[in-house]
Amino acid sequence: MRITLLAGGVGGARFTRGLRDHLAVHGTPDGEPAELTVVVNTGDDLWLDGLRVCPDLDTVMYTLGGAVHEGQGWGRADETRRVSAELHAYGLGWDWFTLGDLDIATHVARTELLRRGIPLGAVTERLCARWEPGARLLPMSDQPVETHVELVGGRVVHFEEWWVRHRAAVPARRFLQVGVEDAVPGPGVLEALHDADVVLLPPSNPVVSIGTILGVPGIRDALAATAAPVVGVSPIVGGSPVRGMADACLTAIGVETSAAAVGAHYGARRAAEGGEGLDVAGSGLLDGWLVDVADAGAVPALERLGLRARAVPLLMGDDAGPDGRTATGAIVDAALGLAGVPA
Ligand code: FO1
Repeated sequence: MRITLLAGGVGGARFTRGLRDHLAVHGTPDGEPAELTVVVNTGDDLWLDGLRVCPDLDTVMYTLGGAVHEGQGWGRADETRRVSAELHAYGLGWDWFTLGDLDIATHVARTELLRRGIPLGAVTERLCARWEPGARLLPMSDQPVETHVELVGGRVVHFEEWWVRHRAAVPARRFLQVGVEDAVPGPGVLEALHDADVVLLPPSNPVVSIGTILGVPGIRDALAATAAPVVGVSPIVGGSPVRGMADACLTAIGVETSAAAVGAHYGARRAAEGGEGLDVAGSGLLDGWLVDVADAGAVPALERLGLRARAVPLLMGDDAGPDGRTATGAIVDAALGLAGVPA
């Protein structure tokens, strides 16, 4: 059973890990091993101290590979920062964005392989071979597409500066995808969307993670065209982001921070019953939208939009639920259920 996900950093990585582990234990509905493919956002990527840093690719790789710093959700466990301190002593690096020593080895390896002319997708495959993530990681594009943020007042900064240095507290006027006009979907990306049995949008940031992926020419159309059901999981619970600062991003693009508004923002692939009972085609991307029980009141409105909507506990606690499965297992079953795949 082929499942393709579009993911950014921590939320997408954790959801994918939960999906992988749940299917490994409970099997897939068709009894075949699950083949997971994660199309990962590269808009957060940056050059720092001569190294190419890919925060979301690394977060997914470390999380699925069992090496992530669980408390942070990014970076390596048992990390030290001796090299960064030395770089700062030379006046290099950013004091608000620290590269750990173990993490630096990943960036050195990636930068060396890129310098040899190996495209990012093949470099990612090479790095993942060591971590055995149990999923295929595909950069959204092999060409650089950096998210820059135009702040109110006109200054433009790299996304990571806005996100980490300013904690997204400085209002953003808009997001720029620098290089997107020269970018094409990474190798395997369009096929992963076309050939999927199910496509899932995990609770990643709908603007700067999933939105950035959708901004790569060809990807949005491939998602709209796939025969696979497309089901999303709301990153907003009870009016707040589960983690991170997606609210600041949604506000910047004029979308209300609510599960219903984000579902409507992605839109329904098929509009609800048209005038004479006709199913007029929607202009959106989703067949199904999973919201938290706190937002169960939004389900009827989402259904009227043409979405199959359900409310389940979305906070992915690690404690096993009443039937011995973690909340993630229930989320996965609900998402596959909305996709029309019997659990
Ligand atoms: N986030 C921080 O809040 N502070 C940091 O110093 C920091 C360093 C860092 C280094 C490598 C990396 O891959 C990620 C890092 N992050 C840091 C997290 C990063 O901002 C987020 O993972 C994504 O950009 C958002 O999903």
